[in-house]
Amino acid sequence: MERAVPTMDAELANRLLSTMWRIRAFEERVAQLKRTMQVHGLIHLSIGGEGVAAGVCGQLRNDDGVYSGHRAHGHAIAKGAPLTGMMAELMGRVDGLCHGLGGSMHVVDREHGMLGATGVVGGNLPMAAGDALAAKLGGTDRITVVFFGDGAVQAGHFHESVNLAALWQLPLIFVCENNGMAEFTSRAEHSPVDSVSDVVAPYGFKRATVEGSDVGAVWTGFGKFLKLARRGGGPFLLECRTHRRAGHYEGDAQEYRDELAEQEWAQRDPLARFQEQALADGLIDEPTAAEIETQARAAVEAAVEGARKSTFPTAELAAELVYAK
Ligand SMILES: Cc1ncc(C[n+]2csc(CCOP(=O)(O)OP(=O)(O)O)c2C)c(N)n1
Repeated sequence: MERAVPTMDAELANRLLSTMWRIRAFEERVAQLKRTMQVHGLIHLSIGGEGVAAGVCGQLRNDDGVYSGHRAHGHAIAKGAPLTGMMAELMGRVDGLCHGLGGSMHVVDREHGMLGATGVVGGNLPMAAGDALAAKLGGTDRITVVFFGDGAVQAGHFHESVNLAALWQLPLIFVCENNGMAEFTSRAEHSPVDSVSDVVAPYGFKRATVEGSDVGAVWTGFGKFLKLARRGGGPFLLECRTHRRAGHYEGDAQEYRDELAEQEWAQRDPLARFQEQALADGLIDEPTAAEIETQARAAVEAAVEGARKSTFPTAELAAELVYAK
């Protein structure tokens, strides 16, 4: 596992902490709203994985493309998607980012380069390869990032996408959030290869494994690949070892949990870990840290209020937007 020494300063620490708090506050509120049936559809939270979203998306430009999967909230928020548009989308309102017709697993925000999310595990991989091919053929220096879990690696389209990306040297960074679980099945039960970065070894491109609950390690590991990708390199694969602290979906009884492992992971929570480190390093002080959390929760509350003011989409709008003319 690569040990990273991030070049962290007060401004960056503040920014990363703010992003992680926005994601955490958003998802905790979504969980509450789901319990009272105010958000609709299946909800997959990324609590415990915020370090990956913040460390990766915080370095991207608006014109860089991000593709996500079923656990997409953090990636969208870190890429700049507005909280009210996100919340309205999950609440099924017409002012949502996709007019309330997509929901949690299909958030798109083209303005900020959040180009797609999908409930089809691994279905984002060929789309991301296509986007990277378009960037390359267009002669631009924009790059594409695709987030996926370790479960997606067993899908055929993962291998097809990796193969073409390597063959055509696409400006594509594969970011695997390896939380060791695919739904309720541990990685050891569905693959003989522990590390996802080893799966792509035969293709010969650069790959690395970092501690995903250490936002600094993610920042540094991803930053190295991003620099090379901007200069025309690629593809790359960054495996982030992480943990989902919530159930697979909201409502999951989580009977597969190991209490001791949970306690260990609680201590490695990316937000608490980074906040404590930033305080210890003097990059941030207690009142600032508290203010960052307060502001994030207030922004989420404003998003809920904003979403509530919006109406539900009409059947006519759904028909108009679903069918191509
Ligand atoms: C093509 C396809 N097969 C199966 C499923 C059912 N399914 C939903 S999530 C999931 C596990 C995904 O695991 P992973 O990719 O590791 O992501 P994580 O949930 O751990 O974030 C499965 C099998 C699906 N949505 N799509």
